[in-house]
Amino acid sequence: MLQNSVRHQLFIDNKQTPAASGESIQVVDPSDGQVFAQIARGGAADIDRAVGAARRASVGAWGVMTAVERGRVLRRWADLVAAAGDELAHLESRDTGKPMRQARADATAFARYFEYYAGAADKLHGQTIPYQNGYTVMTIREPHGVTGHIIPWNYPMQIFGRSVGAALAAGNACVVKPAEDACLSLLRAAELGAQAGLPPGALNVVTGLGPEAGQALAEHPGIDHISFTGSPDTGRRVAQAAAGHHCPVTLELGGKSPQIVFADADLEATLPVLVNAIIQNCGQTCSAGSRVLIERAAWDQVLAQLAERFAALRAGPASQDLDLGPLISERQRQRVRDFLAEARDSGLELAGQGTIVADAPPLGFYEPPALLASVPSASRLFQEEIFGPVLVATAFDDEAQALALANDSPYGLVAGVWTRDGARQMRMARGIRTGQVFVNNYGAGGGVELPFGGVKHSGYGREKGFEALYGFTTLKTIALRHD
Ligand code: TXE
Repeated sequence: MLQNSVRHQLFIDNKQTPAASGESIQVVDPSDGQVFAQIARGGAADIDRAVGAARRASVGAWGVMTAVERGRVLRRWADLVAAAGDELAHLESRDTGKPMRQARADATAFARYFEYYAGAADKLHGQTIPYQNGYTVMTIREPHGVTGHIIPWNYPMQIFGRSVGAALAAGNACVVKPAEDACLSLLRAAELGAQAGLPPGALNVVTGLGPEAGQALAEHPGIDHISFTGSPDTGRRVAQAAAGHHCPVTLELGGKSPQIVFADADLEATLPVLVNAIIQNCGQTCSAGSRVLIERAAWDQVLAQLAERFAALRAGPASQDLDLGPLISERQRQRVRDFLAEARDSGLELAGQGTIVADAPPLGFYEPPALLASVPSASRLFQEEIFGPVLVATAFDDEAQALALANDSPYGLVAGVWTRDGARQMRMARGIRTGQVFVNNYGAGGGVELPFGGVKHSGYGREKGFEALYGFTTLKTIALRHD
């Protein structure tokens, strides 16, 4: 079992193993800014070792295992993760600063991903195709082989669960590079995977820095598919590296998701969801509802009620389980502060703001949630992903303007539409250019069963749901002549 004080090692071939460099990276608790553990600084040599282990598994014990058996391994892993839910939640809460309530919800979703993909493993099949007389033509879904998974720090358990769960169910062997800021829950989960019956090499975790271990993974010619979640710039770098060996890539690159509130919406139901969608995980959610577009007829009422709710929000240490924890790092807090300074400099109205509790450790990375009003669409605050607890509000006059504002973004991940008008619900849902649209509800980070991914700068390919399994397989067509 992992202890917080130990130096955590890499996990290759079902064994803990040191990095070739012998170096380590400090792990900081965002709630108090103190170092509490070390992770191994893996690099190209370790990635090479992990890819070798995965390749042996993909043509060996894991590759020959029947789909139903693979599903059973995943199911046992789901049970072990569920049983260790509290331990995993504590690890991730300390590592990332997320309140325990959120960490527990993430641990539950983590187990649920394995449960979902366990059930799907033996239901992934091809088709037969009517062709010329004397032929039988069939398609078979085959695993890519060795898949690489580059995981961000905001939801390590959930993103590992959705990506590795689907890849393993489809029969791939995996090499995972977690974010340097958040590895601990995943190292523990890998141990549980071995306990559940994953053969050596089926799952390998190499911790390290993005430009070292991450880049080495994307470039490695032994990787047959890469799944990446993170920033658009790093995503581009990963795709370019993967293109060097014609390796397919799935990219999930975040968003600037609009929540569109019409005057006829049920505000009682709408308001708490609007607030939660931006403060959940301190705004560090790819699908955070970070722009609220409000029909002018309801502007005063909605803005006043949002401001009131923001004023009541409190940020503090993860262990206190408040509305918000700290941001992940000093760097991320500075990023948020830079955006807020720009808002001040350009005279934007701070319509509402929460507080940091008085006993929050002074070296923690706290930032109170902020509501900015009447933000013009040309502003960087309207256009760019802040990845912090900052909600920008903008008014619209009619449906056409609402749609134009919603689509006026380089991103296209998720949108929320709040209205009682059924025809308008559908017109908006069809008109918005995003990968997901929620009507009279909003799923920030949720929905194991729901295909998820973006258009435009939010990336391409789909994770979650059954759809993800198609991305983790390649389709072979077999034409058999028998006349
Ligand atoms: O992301 P990076 P960062 C966005 C969010 C945030 C910004 C910066 O707006 O403020 O990105 O965060 C690995 N080759 N999102 O710098 O760099 C890295 O080690 C291969 C949105 O943390 O994209 C980590 O494992 N890999 C997002 C992962 O990429 C590399 C979640 C993500 O880091 C690499 C996180 C390289 N050259 C940030 N460089 C979402 N979509 O939810 C870094 N990495």
